[in-house]
Amino acid sequence: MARNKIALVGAGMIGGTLAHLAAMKEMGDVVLFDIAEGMPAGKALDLSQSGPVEGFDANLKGTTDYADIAGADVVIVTAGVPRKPGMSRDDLLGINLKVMKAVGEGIKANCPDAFVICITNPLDAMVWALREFSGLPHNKVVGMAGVLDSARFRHFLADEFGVSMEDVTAFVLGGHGDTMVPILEYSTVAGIPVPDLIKMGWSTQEKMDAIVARTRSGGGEIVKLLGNGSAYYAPATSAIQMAEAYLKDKKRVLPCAAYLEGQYGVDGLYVGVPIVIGAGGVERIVEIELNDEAKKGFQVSVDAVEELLEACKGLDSSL
Ligand code: TXD
Repeated sequence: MARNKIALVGAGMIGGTLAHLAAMKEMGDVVLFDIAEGMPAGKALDLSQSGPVEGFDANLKGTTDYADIAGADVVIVTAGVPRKPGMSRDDLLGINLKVMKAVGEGIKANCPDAFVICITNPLDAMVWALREFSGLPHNKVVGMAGVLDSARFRHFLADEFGVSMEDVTAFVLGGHGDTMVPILEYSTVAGIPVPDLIKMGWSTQEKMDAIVARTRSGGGEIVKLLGNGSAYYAPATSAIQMAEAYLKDKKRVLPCAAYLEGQYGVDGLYVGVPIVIGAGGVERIVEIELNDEAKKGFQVSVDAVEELLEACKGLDSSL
């Protein structure tokens, strides 16, 4: 059986890390596409030369030609401009919308059967635009944000509780970052919900509130520390988890930006919700009953996404 093919559109910090992880995990052959001449080929060559040491078999190729992504099973899109200190995600809108147009057309022409994961910010708007420009079915185009946001949340919770990160699950809904809606009732340590852990004296509501606030601004905290660019290790690993769920038909339940058609009372938008990812792409949207507070938070996310889409439509008349 031929190897899977994974195309990475954008070979920057996240793209390079994605290539490294995909090769190390032997997920398939990897194509790194970028508009920057030489750079993707250089990264592909460097990564290939780590193969004999690591013992992986994967062909890695760098390219500036969309024809090379032909037949890809998975496409992960990071193309665009990352956030700089002081720049909001929404400032990126105009620049990255144009990038999504080029990438969407490249995917449409070369690998219309792929499962596409968008990472480019502002995420919830860019995944919608990429779907529009590519014309792929909605169940084959998703956005990565929730896995990262919940990983950040899980890391902070594990630290607070002094337990393994493996035993902490977190449940987040809504948009990426600032408008994410963590649901503490469904966030657990080995199945014990966080509110019960508070009752058991493991922590306090105040500490949980502080962790939620830190998670919301988790991306910004890293942008400030790095001074140049944004997070890339955890974002890459999060997207790889989604790609593996598709390629291995794992039916993982993961929070992702998915296209809603009536679920959660939302129609025609990409918003972060738990979904089942398997060989069929988005196989199911998990719709849970929300309490009033979560409903309110979720609505703030939905409003923010709607506002961004309106701005996108104003910038590109084909949308
Ligand atoms: O949770 C999330 N979704 C995110 C999103 C978490 C962290 C970062 N997030 C966003 O991912 C970030 O705001 C950016 O929009 C993307 C990619 O971040 P990365 O750190 O990898 O950015 P880089 O290193 O600048 O890489 C972007 C590459 C760069 O090499 C450009 O030359 C290339 O994109 N680029 C393009 N490639 C192909 N086609 C076009 N048109 C293009 N324009 C730029």
